[in-house]
Amino acid sequence: MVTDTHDPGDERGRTDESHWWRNAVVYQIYPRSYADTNGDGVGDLPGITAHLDHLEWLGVDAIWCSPVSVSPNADWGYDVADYCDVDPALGTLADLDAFVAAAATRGIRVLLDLVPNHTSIQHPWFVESRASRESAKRDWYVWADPAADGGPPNNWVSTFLGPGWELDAATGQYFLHSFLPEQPDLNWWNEEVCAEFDRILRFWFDRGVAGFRIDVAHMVVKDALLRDNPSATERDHWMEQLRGQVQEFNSCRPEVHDVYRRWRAIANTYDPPRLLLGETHVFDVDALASFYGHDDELGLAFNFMFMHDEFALDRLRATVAETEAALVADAWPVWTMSNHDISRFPTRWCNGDDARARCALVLLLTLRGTPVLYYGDELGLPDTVVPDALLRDPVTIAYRGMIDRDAARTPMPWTAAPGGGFTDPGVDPWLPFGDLATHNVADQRADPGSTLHLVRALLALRRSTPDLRAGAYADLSADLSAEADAWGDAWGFRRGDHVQVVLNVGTEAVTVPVAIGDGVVIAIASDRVGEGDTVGDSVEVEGGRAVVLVAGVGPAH
Ligand code: TEU
Ligand code: CA
Repeated sequence: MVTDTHDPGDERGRTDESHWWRNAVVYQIYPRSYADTNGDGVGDLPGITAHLDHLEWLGVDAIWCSPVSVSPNADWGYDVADYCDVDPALGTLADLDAFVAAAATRGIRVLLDLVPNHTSIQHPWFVESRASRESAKRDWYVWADPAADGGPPNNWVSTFLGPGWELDAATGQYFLHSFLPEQPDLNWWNEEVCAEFDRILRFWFDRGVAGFRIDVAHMVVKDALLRDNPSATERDHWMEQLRGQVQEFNSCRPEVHDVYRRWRAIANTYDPPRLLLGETHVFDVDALASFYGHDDELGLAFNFMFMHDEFALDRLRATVAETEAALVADAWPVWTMSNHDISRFPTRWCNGDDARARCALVLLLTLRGTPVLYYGDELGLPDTVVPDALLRDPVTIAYRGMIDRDAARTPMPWTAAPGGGFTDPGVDPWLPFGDLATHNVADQRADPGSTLHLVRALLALRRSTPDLRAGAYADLSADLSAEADAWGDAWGFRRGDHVQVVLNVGTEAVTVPVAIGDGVVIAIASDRVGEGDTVGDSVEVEGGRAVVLVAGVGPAH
């Protein structure tokens, strides 16, 4: 959807078609929950195609689809049984081609979700691999002899907690599964595995797929010696403390960068180049930065430090500052607040407060970098409380109360009518609806003051304002220490020379300096009040509001 692709650029790197993702807004769709066109209560690819008008109207540039591959659904598509075909519950390869083509006519690119770290236990590759120690595909997976005491080969545990190894009694060896036992890890030391994924990349790139979100991108290569991980300490991330170990030898290995240099070389042979967007589930900013290489590895790497922060401005400002400092030339930040693995941000960060959710959306869509919206974010959609009896996610079931992924995976609310516009009235959706009356597309589309219209206006402002796409980020509330107390619970930052953003998540109004010259107007306000008003050398922002100021527009200019 990007109309004006000319950007002043930024000392941080090119933003033209060779790096189109730096100009883009990405929108994640969980296919099972977007729209059902055949009345089985499960979203499908024709359902996404049928709602492209919504995404074109909204103004997104690319869609990341969670897996559509053939899967027994032990982990709802993240256990793949065929990388080059579509799961019948979601449609056919022809449906996917139709979706990609229909999106392209709207200027929207499609990314698929690639799961290279592991396959389904039912993938023919694994069936062959486990058949015998002499199988031609034995070494496609991570097999190891029992330890001297007969137990697992080392101390690695599953990311989902519990053991990381499963004994295959028939062949007397353990196989590694970094996630569920139904998800055996592939062996990325094996050149045949590497060559097979080169083929898989080309299979989809040749069909016009614009790139991949790469599942568990930081873990695909493991230490060849299978060394024990060190214990976690109270200084480590809570997830590592929960697992009792730091994933030193089964994540972020030096050789993982060979994989992405190899894939980027393939991606760059296409015009435009294909995007590699990594799920780099790391909590160290230098580790995150390393996945960009020298603009020869991932094009974008998800920032989970931001996502797992609480919505406290000092925390978020610090994470943004650290990221801006670490992602130097040729690395480009990506920001997101929600996905299919975590509570939705309006609940997790904003406790269901719509005004705070709108402030968070202003932040997401005005930081320097590529924003990724999760389906429903455009409505400020909160979590859905899913009763135990209706849970579908094995991780949510196993760790109820600690991890709740189903709450963020419920059907997209298109209308308030029975079936929610997601499926036929009277059909039970695969996960229950939330409160259709309080958040749905139709009602918000009809209300110019809705969150949906706010998001659309922000995306339009990004498209029309080069400084919002590529302008440098400068934190004002830290710089203007003379007025530091003026900032209170507000965060102010400049983008380039012509844009200033002020968020006030406190309760008291603040009056802060305007730092972008004259002729300044309020281009967007989170509550839409005062838009178009000119401002002088200071601006008052009430608590629970955010404003985007643009210079060189108002009468003073
Ligand atoms: O997630 C990897 C991952 O680390 C997260 O699963 C997270 O640690 C977990 O959800 C607990 O919060 C990717 C996919 O996004 C996830 O849906 C899959 O279940 C997982 O990989 C295995 O493929
Ligand atoms: Ca369906």
